[in-house]
Amino acid sequence: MSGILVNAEPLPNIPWEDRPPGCRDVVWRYSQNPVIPRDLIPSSNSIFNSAVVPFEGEFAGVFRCDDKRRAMQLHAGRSHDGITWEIKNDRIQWICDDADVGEWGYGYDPRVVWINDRYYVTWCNAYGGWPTIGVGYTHDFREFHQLENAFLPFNRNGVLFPRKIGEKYAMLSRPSDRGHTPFGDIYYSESPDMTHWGRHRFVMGTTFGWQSTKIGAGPIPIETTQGWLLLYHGVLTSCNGFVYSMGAALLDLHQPWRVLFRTAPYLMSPQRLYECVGDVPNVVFPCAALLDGASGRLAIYYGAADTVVGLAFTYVDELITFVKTHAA
Ligand code: BMA
Repeated sequence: MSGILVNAEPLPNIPWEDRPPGCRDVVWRYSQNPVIPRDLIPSSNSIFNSAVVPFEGEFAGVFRCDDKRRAMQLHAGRSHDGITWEIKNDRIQWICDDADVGEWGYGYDPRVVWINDRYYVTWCNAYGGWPTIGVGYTHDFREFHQLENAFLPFNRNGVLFPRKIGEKYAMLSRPSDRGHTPFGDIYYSESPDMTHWGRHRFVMGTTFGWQSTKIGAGPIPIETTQGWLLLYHGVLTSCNGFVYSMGAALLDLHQPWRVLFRTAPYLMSPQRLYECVGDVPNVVFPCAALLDGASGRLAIYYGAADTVVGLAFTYVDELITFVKTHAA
């Protein structure tokens, strides 16, 4: 195992491509991007901001598929190699004990994480029409169970930690408003049972430039000897609208609301055509990452221009050095 990682399984078959010759960036894109086209399934207008995990020696995930009515839906998918995906044409039908909570409105920007004995899913969920953090789980990516929403509206970007911290489940989230939210900071909350969330703590807010309007947690945090490595998105308001870029931070292992380092420069901003042109131009929005614990290779899945899914790569050790040496 890479010396810096904690609790990381070897995952030699993750998608990977070496840094291209001449590239000086700490994170580089897959040459065959986008990996998921907008029309992979007949029902989709677009497929982006999606979450993948290792599953039965291969890969599975929950995908944001906006349908051709432009309703935001969650679909399950499987892949042998993490690159070529089979996504169900029909949305996930959540099984829920409570009719109010389970009444489906919309779902978007899912995250998936293995904790103890199952895969938990969090997403931006409509409760009475307003966005909050939905929580559910699956064992097999066929049957999905929905639990209580984590918070009152309005909230987005609910991201679970991959293990309990101080004997509590832990989640990052981004309180928001009813619309496109011109503000937003990352908070930490904990729960004894995945139902009741409290002890909310401020983690970090906006700073400058690419992360001056709002920020939100991205993929599941990665445990390292140097702290929790968090990839996140940051938003700048340009005269042409929002611009979504990706950065990283290191959070204290025991008190993750304490920020040790965060990047001043972005790791990746919308620059390729498929990131700059689409249903919402100028968006890179990371929601998942696959880690090979043996080598420290990291494959990051991100939504591009709210239309397709792209892949980018880095080494965790190099990324941590970058975060420490380019701190805000
Ligand atoms: C955010 C979310 C994301 C989306 C982004 C850019 O508020 O809705 O799903 O990628 O805006 O449109």
